[in-house]
Amino acid sequence: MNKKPFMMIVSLLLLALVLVACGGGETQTVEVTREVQVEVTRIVEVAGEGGEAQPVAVTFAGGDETLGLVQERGTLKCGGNQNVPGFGYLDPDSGDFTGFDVDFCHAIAAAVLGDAEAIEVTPTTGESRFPTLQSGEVDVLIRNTTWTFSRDTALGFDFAPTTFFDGQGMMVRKASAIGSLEDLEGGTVCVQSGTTTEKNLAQYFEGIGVSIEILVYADAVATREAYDSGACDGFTTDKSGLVSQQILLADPEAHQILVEDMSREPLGPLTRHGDNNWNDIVSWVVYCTINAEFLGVNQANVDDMLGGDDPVISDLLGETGDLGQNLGLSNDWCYQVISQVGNYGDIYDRNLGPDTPFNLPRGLNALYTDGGILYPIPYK
Ligand SMILES: N[C@@H](CCC(=O)N[C@@H](CS)C(=O)NCC(=O)O)C(=O)O
Repeated sequence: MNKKPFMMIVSLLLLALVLVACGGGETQTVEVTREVQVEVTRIVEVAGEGGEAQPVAVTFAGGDETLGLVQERGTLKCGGNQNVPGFGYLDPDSGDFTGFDVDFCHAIAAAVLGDAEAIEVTPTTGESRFPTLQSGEVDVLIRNTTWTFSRDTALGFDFAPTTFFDGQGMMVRKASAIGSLEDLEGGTVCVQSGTTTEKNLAQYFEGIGVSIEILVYADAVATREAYDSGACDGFTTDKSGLVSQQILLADPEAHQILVEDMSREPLGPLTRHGDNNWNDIVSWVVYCTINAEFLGVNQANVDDMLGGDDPVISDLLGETGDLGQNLGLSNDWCYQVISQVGNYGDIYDRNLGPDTPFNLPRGLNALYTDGGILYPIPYK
């Protein structure tokens, strides 16, 4: 066989890799239709195109591989966030991680280990989160991660139910003349690498025929600081992320989030593909919190609910039936979740509700009976 063509292909591949990897600060121009041009300046070196982790083959032999590892270790390892107050935040004073996503990590630990405090959180960026889960460094990733087709398939993950239905938004200065996305014509937008929001941005503005310059940063801090220092007219990420980052700006009141949604961002936990039982556990922890809210069982009243007449609640709390064994857990696993961490509404209110700096309306994240789209899958 003539080896020359093969050698040529290898050289071309190497060249392509070098071009992608040497992203430090140069400007790539992306040609788009209707004579709109979107300039993308990569401020930092990123792992690959769009910052996504590369597809890997993940092979786990046993269906209960992760559950066994977690139980043996006695600690649940969650990939998380440290820079997103309300969702995943490392408190510099206490050294504790807090937030909506962190509470779901506590909830899984309560279900699996009977101890909500038995967690270890590894903070990740948009780019590091997928390799961190792929490599087995963490058992589950719970960090405002959007459920997408390619993450579910090519990257080798399985998503659990969405815990927060969101959309991509745009923050701008109130003092600017920008009142809608179209007003950004000729302006500059800051975005974080390795995110859906980075990918959506050029596509969205191409779609509406508006020219913008995009500045890409490695993490939430760098993106926020760039916007705050005036490097960009707009700052884009999930609306939940914008609400969170707004309180960290020098003058939060000087900024507003435009009403338009640029995308759908269903955020939730994910596990490695191939460990079905582990994904079932993570999924049913989420459903446990939604079922509990639907049935009126919360952290404050769960002990009073024990010994009650409602057979559905008795099953949920593990007083009757033997459903827990189907997950390889104790029968009262959902009781542990509710009593130690709370139902969905408890978790939402504690981190994002009226008594927090965010006061985020439930919106889509209300129960379907309250106008949202949270639906309690039957625990039967
Ligand atoms: N939901 C989007 C965006 C998630 C994301 O990474 N958001 C940023 C901006 S709020 C973040 O969490 N950054 C935290 C960090 O870099 O420390 C995705 O899954 O790609």
